[in-house]
Amino acid sequence: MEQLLQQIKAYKQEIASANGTDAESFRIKWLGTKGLVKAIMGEMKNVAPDKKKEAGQLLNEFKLYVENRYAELHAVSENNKQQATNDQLDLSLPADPMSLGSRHPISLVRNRIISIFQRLGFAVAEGPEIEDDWHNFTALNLPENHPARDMQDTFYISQNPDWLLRTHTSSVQVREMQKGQLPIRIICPGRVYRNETISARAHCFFHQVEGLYIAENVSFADLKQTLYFFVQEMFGKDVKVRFRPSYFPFTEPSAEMDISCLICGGEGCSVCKKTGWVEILGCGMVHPNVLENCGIDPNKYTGFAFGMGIERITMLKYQIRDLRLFSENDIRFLDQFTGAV
Ligand code: 2NM
Repeated sequence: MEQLLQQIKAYKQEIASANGTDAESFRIKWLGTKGLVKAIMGEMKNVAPDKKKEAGQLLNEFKLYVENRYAELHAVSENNKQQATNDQLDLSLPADPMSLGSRHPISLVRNRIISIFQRLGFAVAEGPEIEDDWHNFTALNLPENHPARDMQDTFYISQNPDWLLRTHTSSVQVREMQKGQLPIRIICPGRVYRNETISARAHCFFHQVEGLYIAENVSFADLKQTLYFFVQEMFGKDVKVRFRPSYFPFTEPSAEMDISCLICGGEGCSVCKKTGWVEILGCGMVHPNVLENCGIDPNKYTGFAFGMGIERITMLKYQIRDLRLFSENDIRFLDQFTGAV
């Protein structure tokens, strides 16, 4: 027992002064299968029976001491390893460059159209993309058997034959007219859906801006001047416009507006199909039936409306030849609009 006490005391001294020892060699020397802790534990057999309990406690306490010391050395050595890795990092290296995103060209052009009309006092109105038949067709003077209602053009919601994806943003204007707060001077930008085969010229969804102005004594002259101002702000002072008579169920009279071709300046090219003119929008005086359907007295109020496709305006402005580029999210295409306005 006396010898055991002496030995443990000597070991503890040795261990206490073992600073800087490699943790693994410490473990092998003291705690390994042929280590000193195991060896001294073996001395139990030489202890007198009445001292065995005391010796056992002593040895267990010693083993715990060695284990704690090992944990300490291990922690120090792990910390040193981490420090060595950190020393290899060059914190003065420049970071990877972070590229700036850009607005989508459709958003750029939509924002421009909005800001031009806002300067003329038009407010922005928005509405649901899932519409009912009445707001999308009936209110707009489209008779029950009009071809535009055909399954081939319109996406219907399978759960309810009365629901569909709006085919134009006129349905938003119907909702505004129903509110009955006159005069109305709004533009409605938004996504619309038509069941078309996808090609360079057609897609199953695209974007529109429609405009509506209803007050007393609104005339076709007001419509022409408003659109003329828009075109000059959008495409520049040199662009020429012309109106051609047309037909829409929701306007009477109706017209389509062309601008002189921006690509060839009117000489004739593939974009204007050698005519020198390109169509950019449809317009007209709101049909009295539409006003009446929406609760507005057509004897007191008149109004004009127009609608244009944002894709078409964007293609002309940036000379883009394939509509599909707008929805493919190809970074090589989108990157070209960084910093554009
Ligand atoms: C167009 C062309 C002509 C139009 C009509 C209306 C409404 F709601 F007032 F009846 N909104 N938009 C309209 C008129 C749209 O797009 C080519």
